[in-house]
Amino acid sequence: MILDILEYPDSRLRKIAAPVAVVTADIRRLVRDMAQTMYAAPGIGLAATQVNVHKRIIVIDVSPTHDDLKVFINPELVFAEGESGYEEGCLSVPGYYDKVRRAGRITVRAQDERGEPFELTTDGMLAVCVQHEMDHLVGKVFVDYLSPLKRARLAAKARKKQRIAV
Ligand code: GNR
Ligand code: NI
Repeated sequence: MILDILEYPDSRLRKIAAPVAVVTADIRRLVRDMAQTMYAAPGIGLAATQVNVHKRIIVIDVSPTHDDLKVFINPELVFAEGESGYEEGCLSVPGYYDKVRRAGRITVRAQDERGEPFELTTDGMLAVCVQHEMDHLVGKVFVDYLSPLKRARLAAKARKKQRIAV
């Protein structure tokens, strides 16, 4: 099932996600729906926050062939070093792209869709995407890193778009 994606500046994007206590069949169904929603969008990642579910769940697939789904339940950054700057976009901020500075190399600890713990050390686009998605889980959107001027312009544009939509 394809889920609706919240769009900035929706205040529900600011909610803090709660940890998943047990990876149940319901959670696995949600993970499947999130993956389907991400691929359909299309996007390379999706956080549960973006579909208005405030649980610590992320799906990512940065492969060009869209056949390498990575599921992170209760992700925690255990290590970060270096710097990277990628042009980022967000399914919750359609049509806007800008460069964001983040750690270049990270180690993330999480559980997979079976509840099995794992650790992943990575860099490049995947490291950027993990950080972008983990931000969503604490109510942060990549545009929060922009200069106040850029953010003000974007907020004005988003409000205008919302006015037209209703
Ligand atoms: O599809 C997405 N592309 C992207 C590009 C650069 C950096 C991060 C991302 S994540 C984004 C999907 C999304 O909004 N995830 O929250
Ligand atoms: Ni995003």
